[in-house]
Amino acid sequence: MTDIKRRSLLAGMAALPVAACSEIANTGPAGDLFDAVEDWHRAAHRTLAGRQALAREYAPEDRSPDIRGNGSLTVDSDYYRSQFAQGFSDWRLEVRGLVENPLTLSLDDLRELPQRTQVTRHDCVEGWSAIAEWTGPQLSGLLDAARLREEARFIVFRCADTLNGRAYYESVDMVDAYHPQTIVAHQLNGEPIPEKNGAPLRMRIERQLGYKHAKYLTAIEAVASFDDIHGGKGGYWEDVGDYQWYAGI
Ligand SMILES: Nc1nc2c(c(=O)[nH]1)N[C@H]1C(S)=C(S)[C@@H](COP(=O)(O)O)O[C@H]1N2
Ligand SMILES: [Mo]
Repeated sequence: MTDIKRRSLLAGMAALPVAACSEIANTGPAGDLFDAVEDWHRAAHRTLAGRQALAREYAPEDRSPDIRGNGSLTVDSDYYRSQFAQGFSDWRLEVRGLVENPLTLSLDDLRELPQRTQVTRHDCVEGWSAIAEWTGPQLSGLLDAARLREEARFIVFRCADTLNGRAYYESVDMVDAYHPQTIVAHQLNGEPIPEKNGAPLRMRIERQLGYKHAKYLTAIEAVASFDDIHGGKGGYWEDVGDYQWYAGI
């Protein structure tokens, strides 16, 4: 990435939107209608606040001795093997779709952005959990730098692997995409992410079940609907019919 591109990426990330709520608060009272609107606003806000609450974070000593791999344990391609051998120096993450400013980022680009480190519990729907420390930039910063278009409603995560012959992918809405603990992780317990856990990049979406946490991440795509993507249900497991799209915890 050139210096100019990097500077504008960082500048974009600093310009986080400030809440527009004060404008609403400044409008004077106007009788029943206003009260009703305010009630609705409060109710909506409470719901959003609930979903924006942080997942529990743990102390380093709470970490599980091992994070088992689940689902795909590698990417079955020569390209992946050669990338693995060279420390993923040519791996690129695209931020694309309904954005004004598409991005193509190397691992170094991602490592230079402001980082978040969090010790959290992974909960797999199959009935196991594991606590680990994850590090990476927040997804919100990447989306702001790419400048989402107004029509964007969901964020789709594209992966390099296939599971049972189908491309793995997943998606979330904007509440989870902008959640502070939603990060593009490149480190697990302070080391580059191991192959079985999604090297070199994987999502952490801490208010969602494990299958949402896309491993072997290649692209982040803003979309208005899932109609034209694989089975149209927003994710591998959703298309297969096993699990629900909304996997909030
Ligand atoms: N690309 C990709 N991402 C994936 C999967 C997968 O098979 N492929 N499995 C999912 C499931 S069901 C779980 S529980 C977690 C497992 O993460 P882990 O292998 O680090 O334990 O990754 C999720 N993300
Ligand atoms: Mo899972």
